[in-house]
Amino acid sequence: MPEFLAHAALLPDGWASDVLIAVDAAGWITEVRPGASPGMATRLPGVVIPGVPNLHSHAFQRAMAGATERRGPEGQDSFWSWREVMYRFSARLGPEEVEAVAAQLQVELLEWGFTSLAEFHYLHHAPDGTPYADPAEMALRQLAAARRSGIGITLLPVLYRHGGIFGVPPAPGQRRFLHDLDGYLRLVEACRAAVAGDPQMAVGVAPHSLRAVTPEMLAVLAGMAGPIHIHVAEQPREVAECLAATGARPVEWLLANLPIDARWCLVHATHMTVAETTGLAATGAVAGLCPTTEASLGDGFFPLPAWLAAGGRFGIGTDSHVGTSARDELRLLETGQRLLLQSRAVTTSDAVPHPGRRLLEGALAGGAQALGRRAGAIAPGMRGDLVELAGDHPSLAGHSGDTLLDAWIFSGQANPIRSVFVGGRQVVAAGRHVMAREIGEEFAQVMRRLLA
Ligand code: NGQ
Ligand code: ZN
Repeated sequence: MPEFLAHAALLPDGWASDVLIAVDAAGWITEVRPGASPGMATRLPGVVIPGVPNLHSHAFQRAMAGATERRGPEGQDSFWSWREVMYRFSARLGPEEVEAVAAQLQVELLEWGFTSLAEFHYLHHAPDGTPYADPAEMALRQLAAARRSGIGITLLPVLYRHGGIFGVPPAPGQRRFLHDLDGYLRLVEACRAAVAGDPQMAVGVAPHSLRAVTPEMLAVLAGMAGPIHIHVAEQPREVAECLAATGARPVEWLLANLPIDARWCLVHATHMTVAETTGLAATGAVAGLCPTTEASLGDGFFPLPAWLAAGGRFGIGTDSHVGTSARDELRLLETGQRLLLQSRAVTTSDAVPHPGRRLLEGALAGGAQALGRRAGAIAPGMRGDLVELAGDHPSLAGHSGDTLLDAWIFSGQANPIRSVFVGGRQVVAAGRHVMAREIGEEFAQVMRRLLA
């Protein structure tokens, strides 16, 4: 049964020193005691914070990060031309490639402070759309990668049926993603069976977007055990198509037609009116914000100040994985708003005047809620997901408490994360994932094949 003694740690009611953290064999925190003496505990001489849940990932897209930066045929590139490139690229990936890419991604996420991941998984079938011999093969590869990397995972098998709102036929590039409702429900069952009894893993459901399912399908999924994730209102074109088809904007339609509540995570939710923003915030649903991907794809700015003023919950995800760092997502979430509003320290309140603390605590609570994982706080009953920042790292030296979080999030390019534990098990030591080398070599081989 691992025991740690943190020199300093961020607890639910604030900073504490010499904190004993005991974790049981199943990975749950059993005791947290500040002012403890070391005894036999493993010493963590740095500053320990809860590991950050990553609430949105398409793992396979890690293999195309950096490979889509090109002017498109229409003169300018866009989200929609990027999507065509993504479809073509995804056709090259089979089960082995998907597992190797996912494992490398998870290694990077762990090294940069994420300890759990919501995998929004829709690359289900062979390139021509035929199911694999085991229709759950690709989903099981995500779990296999997570078992190797040690990251906690909430697998979200995605229901994808159509190519536009509501019931537009799918395009050929979408063949690999498609299910009918029965096939989808069988996949969810298979995923649930595969994670049963494993406290590191959970399964939720995910209608891909209003563009990919029907209202009837949404009603069925809304009645299932959560979490429930859906992409929504990421691009103005989706808003326009939804208005044309239904007379309502996407978030407006969801609020009017489904029992949106705290089980839901609405990914992006970029384009909302004030009424949609306050209406959605009041449901307790989490806004799944993916700042580096949203910047990369030219999505626009999430209405963060209005969302926070309405008591809205948020978490962060790395989505297409052009970034893989919790620090960078939090940094851009705040600095993007600064560019937009010509202001500073946007994500703050009278009670929490430091943006680093407000951003981190928001992403911990919202991320844990969106993953359905008892995590995101160093407290008994939570997962033993811990990140140790090296207090003597040049980007943190001399800082402590909330200003240390600000220094971590808002300054420097190097990575001051020294060690990472998931469910009490060490996965990063001296800044490196314990399997970085072998997983990295396999990934490099796959990438040479893919990009050849
Ligand atoms: C996806 N990704 O499913 O991978 C989406 C693009 C779509 C992001 N939105 C495709 N970042 O929304 O149709
Ligand atoms: Zn996405």
